[in-house]
Amino acid sequence: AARADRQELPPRLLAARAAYVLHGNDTGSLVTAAPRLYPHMWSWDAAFISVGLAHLDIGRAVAELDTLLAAQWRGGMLPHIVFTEGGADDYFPGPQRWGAHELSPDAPQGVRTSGICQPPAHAIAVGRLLEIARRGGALDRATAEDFVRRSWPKLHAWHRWLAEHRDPGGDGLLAVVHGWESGMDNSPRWDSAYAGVHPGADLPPYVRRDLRLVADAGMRPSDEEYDRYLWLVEEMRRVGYDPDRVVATSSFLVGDVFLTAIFAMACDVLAELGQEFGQPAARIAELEGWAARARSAVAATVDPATGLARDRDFRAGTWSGTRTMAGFAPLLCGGLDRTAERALLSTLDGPEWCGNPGMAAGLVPSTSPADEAFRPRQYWRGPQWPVMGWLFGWSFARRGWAERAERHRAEGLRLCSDGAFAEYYHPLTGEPLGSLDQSWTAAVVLDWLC
Ligand code: 9WN
Repeated sequence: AARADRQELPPRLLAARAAYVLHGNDTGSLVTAAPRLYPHMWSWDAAFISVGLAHLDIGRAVAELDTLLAAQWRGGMLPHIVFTEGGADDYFPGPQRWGAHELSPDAPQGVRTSGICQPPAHAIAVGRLLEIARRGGALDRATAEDFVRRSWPKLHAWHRWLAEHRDPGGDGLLAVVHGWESGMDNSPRWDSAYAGVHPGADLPPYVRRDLRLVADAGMRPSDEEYDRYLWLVEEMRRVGYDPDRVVATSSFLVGDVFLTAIFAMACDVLAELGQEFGQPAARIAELEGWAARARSAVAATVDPATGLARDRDFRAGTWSGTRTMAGFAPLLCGGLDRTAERALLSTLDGPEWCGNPGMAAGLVPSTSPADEAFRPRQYWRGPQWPVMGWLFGWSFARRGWAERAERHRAEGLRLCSDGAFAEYYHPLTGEPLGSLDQSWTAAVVLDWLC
């Protein structure tokens, strides 16, 4: 049960607060991921944020994704950060440290970005945005439908970039070259791969900004982790962010099972939108092919001993063994046989996960409380992330599991009913952690409530 000293806002007030947070973080052309810790646009945040914005103003939701798409790289990559004008020094690493525009001919003109990507949740957001718009008036519908037509080729190019440049094993398991690309930066999923990253003595010095902006530095990754994060950036700079040279040279190359599951679902949604909006049959067929490959690649990672999906360290040739939420990737995109799927669902409901009797809300924690890597206050090492609860619920609804989807919504709202819109929550006490007024948390709460 939730802690007795937590305040619980009634739904209407909670929705009003969520709208206020999105409005407060809006610079006009983009909603920053969070007010102080993340004063720029993040790629997958923008996807979830646009779903929240769609409940307030379809035009504004579309503008959010247009801002991101305007920063698309020449080859199709959507960059993980789009920097706000002038805000060069308020986040580290900022545009100078990335040097993407100085070093790569593929970087977009007129806007500064990082040089890596994040999970492709965008088509999922576009599909949801269209659904929401269709509940509204003719103008909302027309705005959303026009956007689907305009954005479809760009999203297709983004998916093609992933399929062409990030499938080093050739079997559909998409790889990340940095933990930041997974969006789950310091998850224990990456610990063994990061152990193989050795920062050179020539790593240029730097000063972190994040530690000053959270109540407790222990909620954030360690300095040793940051050295490795920055070393990988250094490696990419040295090959000018050329996508294939990055994959060939990065000392971190891991098949990310969760990102691959998101890709499979996003390809499905984009293919369906393509059918409806008369896009070229050959391109739709490509998307269907990528979805099928990704789905079977996800299923093929399953550990026979635990039933959980695993990441693949391409450099070391090993599987990751920790119990993180990524283990449930096959439940999101499908692909398992019935027996394996049933078993994985009961693991999800069991005491090591959502059914843990000590948890304040039954949302999937980032790391299992039963795993030795579990740290309940530290970022992706234990806390519950409301936005991930939304993604699980959305996927479950799509798979036809309405009751499970509804349970995720109810538990997500329970966690977020304090109105803090925290980046993540302590799974055992429900304490808000990380940044407060985090945009994607506000966005998913709005979608849950409206
Ligand atoms: C690095 C913005 C982003 C999220 C990620 C989350 C965190 C950045 C950071 O914040 O990452 O990209 O500085 O820690 O891990 O998922 O997109 O909210």
